[in-house]
Amino acid sequence: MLNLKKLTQVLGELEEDEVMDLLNDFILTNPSEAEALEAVAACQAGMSIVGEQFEQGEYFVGDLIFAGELLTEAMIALKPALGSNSQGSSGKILLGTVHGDLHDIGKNIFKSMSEAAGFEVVDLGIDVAPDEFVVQAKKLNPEIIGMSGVLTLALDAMKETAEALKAAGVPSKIIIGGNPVTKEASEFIGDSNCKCNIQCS
Ligand code: B12
Repeated sequence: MLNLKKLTQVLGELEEDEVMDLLNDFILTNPSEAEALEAVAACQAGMSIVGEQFEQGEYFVGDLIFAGELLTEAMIALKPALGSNSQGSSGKILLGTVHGDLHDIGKNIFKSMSEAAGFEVVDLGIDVAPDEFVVQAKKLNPEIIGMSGVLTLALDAMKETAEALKAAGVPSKIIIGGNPVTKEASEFIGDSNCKCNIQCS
């Protein structure tokens, strides 16, 4: 059985070999999707430790970059347990990290989870301008538009993007996610359809 606390700890300590050994052994046990999601949450808790260490001046930007690469590697290892056979059958999601924000680890996790749930996901990448969301939404006509952002400043970009989509008459449901996304943030962004972060912090 995967030791989730240990996984969080070694990810927070950026011990790449230990993280990957734990995950590779775990995948060999053919875990269920629910167990794999627990592993994702444990990795995410490890990233919170990295963030705290950065705030306290113990880690530097280079450590953040390394943490990002490590989490991406961890998610690739977990992907087989998060997979799905029914891709696209639940609908289409247009996804991107909003303008000014270059963080994409959370977005990529959300993408993997959505694909596992049977959605087709069109990923616009990072630093996506409001106009680009509008152009692609008109072209692809997705049921859902997902905006991701981790910086506090991303909330302004989400608001701007939601307003641009509304002004252009795009009918898709908008969902938002990322660390600064709270119920209050959803209200600030101004769309009662906005759902808070899947962790609902
Ligand atoms: C890794 C990291 C980086 C990496 C990013 C690598 C990458 N490819 O993404 C790098 C090194 C590039 C980076 C850069 C910077 N970073 Co940084 N970074 C982090 C760190 C450590 C982890 C972020 C992360 O990936 N978390 C893990 C993921 C899984 O969590 P998540 O994004 O919240 O996603 C989950 C949910 O929110 C949700 N979700 C996410 N998106 C979506 C979308 C939808 C639609 C839904 C429904 C759900 C959903 O699902 C995910 C899974 O549960 C955080 C610290 C922290 N504790 O968060 C700082 C942090 C976000 N960074 C910070 C800062 C300051 C910066 C820099 C300005 C540093 C600098 N001086 O240059 C730059 C900014 C560059 C820019 N313009 O964006 C600050 C932000 C402060 C703030 N309040 O705005 C933080 C909080 C660190 C800190 N404590 O100071 N960073």
